[in-house]
Amino acid sequence: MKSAVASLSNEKGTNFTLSDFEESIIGLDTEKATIICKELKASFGVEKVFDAIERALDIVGQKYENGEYFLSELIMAGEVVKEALKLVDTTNFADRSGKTGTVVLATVKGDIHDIGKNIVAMLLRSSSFGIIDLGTDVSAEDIVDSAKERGARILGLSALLTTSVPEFGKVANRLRSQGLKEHAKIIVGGAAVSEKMMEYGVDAWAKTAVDGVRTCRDWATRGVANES
Ligand code: B1M
Repeated sequence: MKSAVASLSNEKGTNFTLSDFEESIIGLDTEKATIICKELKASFGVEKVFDAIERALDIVGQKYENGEYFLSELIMAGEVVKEALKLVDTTNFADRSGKTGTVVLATVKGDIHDIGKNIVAMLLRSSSFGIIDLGTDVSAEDIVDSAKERGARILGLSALLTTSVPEFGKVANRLRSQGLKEHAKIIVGGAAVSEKMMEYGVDAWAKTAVDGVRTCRDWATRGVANES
């Protein structure tokens, strides 16, 4: 038997909007979100789909803050988006021009949010960067040791909790103490990030995943992302 959403999709063809997608995430409806996402990725670019995910999760976050949603809803919203993201194909985003390099990616210690980091990984991969994704809650020591071992010249760090942001400084300090600061660049992103992050000794901050990828490409083109 066809579900209500599936028949709605058949009736409407590709008439779903980004707002429908956002509402399905806010409404914690995995089935609806995946069906709509499948249609939207063809009609809108991936950037628009990612923006919609960010807007919807912002609203989920607000609902959590004002007590309308609880932790269980926050967890559910994350799961809805993870399912939808499985359907996003970033091939069309790909820019394979110029040089690339290897990026060590991690969500910093104390923080387990990974949706934004995973989007950055998807976009970097489609731009032919090699990705070493260390996951979430990763210490400064593990991040720098991994970059050193693998010869990565870009360290991409994500943080959504304001309490995790000082970890950026720990990574920069460890990189410096290992004598690697001159050879590697640190870029940070995530909801807790602003221009103020530059005070932690990082090289760049990005408001969106697309901005972050642009910076990495720029570094690669200038030769700073490749092993010497
Ligand atoms: Co949590 N959470 N959460 N959460 N959560 C936030 C971050 C919060 C703002 C919600 C709120 O209160 N409004 C709040 C933080 C408050 C603060 O620190 N100021 C919060 C809280 C409090 C918590 C807990 C403490 C709740 C609790 O346990 N009581 C807990 C902490 C756990 C921990 O980390 N130790 C917690 C847990 C969780 C879940 C596990 C349930 C779930 C995460 C699931 C997952 O990631 N797998 C969750 C969720 C879903 C959220 C919100 C609602 C959505 C986050 C998200 O994925 N956004 C979030 C509210 C919000 O952010 N507005 C919230 C979408 C994602 C695409 O955006 O990651 O910002 P973002 O990525 C963007 C850009 O920032 C950029 O690219 C992406 C696309 O453009 N970007 C980069 C990200 N990383 C980048 C790196 C780059 C470049 C760009 O270069 C390397």
